[in-house]
Amino acid sequence: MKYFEANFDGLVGPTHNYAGLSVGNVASLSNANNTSSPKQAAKQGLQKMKALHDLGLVQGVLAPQERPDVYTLRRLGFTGSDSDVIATAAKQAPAVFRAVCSASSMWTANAATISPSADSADHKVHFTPANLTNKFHRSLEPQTTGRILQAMFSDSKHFAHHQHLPDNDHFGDEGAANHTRLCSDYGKKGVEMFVFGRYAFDQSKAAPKRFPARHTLEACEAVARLHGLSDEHVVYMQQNPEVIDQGVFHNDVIAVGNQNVLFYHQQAFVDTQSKLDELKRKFGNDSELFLIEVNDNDVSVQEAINTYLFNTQVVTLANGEMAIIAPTECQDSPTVGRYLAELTGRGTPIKHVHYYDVKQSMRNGGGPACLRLRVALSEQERQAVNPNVLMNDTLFTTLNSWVDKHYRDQISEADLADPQLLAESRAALDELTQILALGSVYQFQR
Ligand code: SUG
Repeated sequence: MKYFEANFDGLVGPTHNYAGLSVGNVASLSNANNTSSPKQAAKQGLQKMKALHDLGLVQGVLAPQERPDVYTLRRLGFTGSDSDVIATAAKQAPAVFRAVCSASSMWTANAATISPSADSADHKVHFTPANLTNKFHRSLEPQTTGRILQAMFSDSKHFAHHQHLPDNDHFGDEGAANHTRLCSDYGKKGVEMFVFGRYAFDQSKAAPKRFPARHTLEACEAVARLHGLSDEHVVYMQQNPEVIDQGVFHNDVIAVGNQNVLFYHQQAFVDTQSKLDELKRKFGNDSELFLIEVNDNDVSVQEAINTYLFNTQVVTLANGEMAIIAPTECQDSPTVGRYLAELTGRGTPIKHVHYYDVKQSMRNGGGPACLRLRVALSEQERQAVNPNVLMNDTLFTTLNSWVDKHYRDQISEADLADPQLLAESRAALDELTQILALGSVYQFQR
């Protein structure tokens, strides 16, 4: 049976804006209040999806969420018509209002953690939406994410869906951004590497001092249990608190893996050597494991954060060679551009680099890898996926026209309070659920 990895990218939502909501995410704070372009953002994302499809990969689309989230504003005591709720909240609680307008569900690496059927005890593909408790604007995502994932992967013969973990910082879960699966082949049992920022129930352990550690060990352990993973195929690694304090708010800002390759910065983890030894032992001898460590002399942590060198996608092409999908910021940096060019000639499986412009997302701290959720599937499982969410030439054209029809060219902070923006977003999402055949996944449709 043929197995492969599919990428499901977040379609950028109609309210994409820069609100400076993510403390610890340097780009989000430094671009606060800049004018955004939802139309350009959505098109940059679609372009990357189409490019990966054209490279021969299976590429899917994950729908955005309804914003402003007036249901949350109502829970917070704002009343009247939807327009009243928006107007009053924007005036009386502008910071809360900005948070409920965020299009942050576009970063689908944070949508959920997925374990493929080769790893789980019941041989199903398991999905657990991330609770994203650490940031208020992101904590509004998991319920709708769960509904969208169920509408895409609905066949219970192949797919098992779990509720997101309890909404509390002790179980802070940021999903696949802190999860990497290494394997000799997508269909073989792999090692699932769960990366956490802190121990929730043991305050004596090291933790960052300046910026929050969003993800806990206890959340990782819960997801591994829910997915029926065996201890012999799981490794828990702690992120180096010092790099979190420099702005590495998710592990995918400092490490990325694919099949038998782990590409990471020397400062990424705590206890690096013993953890990598555990990883090697659990990975086994089926194929060579390539541990590509980037040291400070080659690329500093700061340069990695500025360029998103590790927020790249390492993908396996049809001929078995791997390619790195990188943001143009990497190409623009002489150090990182040179590093990547050299990497392709070093005898590792990585042979190609492709650059894409995802600047609208980068300005909020989201690179190519943040925009995608990986799901390793067998051919049989792929056939059970809702076919309308899979990218092809027709869907690419349809979604570009849909963006042209519904999205604004620009959004500034003041535009968020325009009640018309909610009406436009609902009209867009209503049409999208038909294009993607998702059913009534949004609250306004229920
Ligand atoms: O959670 N930014 C997102 C970026 C997520 C990137 N994802 C991964 N690394 N996988 C976040 O910090 C900023 C929104 C704003 O400031 O308007 C934001 O939510």
